[in-house]
Amino acid sequence: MEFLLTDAERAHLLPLLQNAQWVEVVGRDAIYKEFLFKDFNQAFGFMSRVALQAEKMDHHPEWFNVYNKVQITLSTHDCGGLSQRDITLATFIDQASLM
Ligand code: HBI
Repeated sequence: MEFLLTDAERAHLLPLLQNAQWVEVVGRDAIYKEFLFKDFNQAFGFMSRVALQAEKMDHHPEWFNVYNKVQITLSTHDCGGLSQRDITLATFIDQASLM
């Protein structure tokens, strides 16, 4: 069972993600980021890397892709908000977007 991030964890972790252009979703305990790639091929390669990691973590993004744009929202369904898994996946996603 994943636990919601505590206020203390959020105070420490969310600014780090905000520095990486993640934003808090209004009205929902979730974070959002938009990625732009050279073309669809690059975007889909990114999505493939994230998909494999999501399976490995058993933690999946909510995402939308059109051509070279990928919009990602992270939240943990099991606890109805942000958990450490979202932080871990966001960190991986940022690294995967640089490859
Ligand atoms: N992905 N984002 C997210 N949140 C979850 O709670 C979640 C998931 N992927 C798989 C998963 N939970 C399973 O562990 C449960 O649905 C059984």
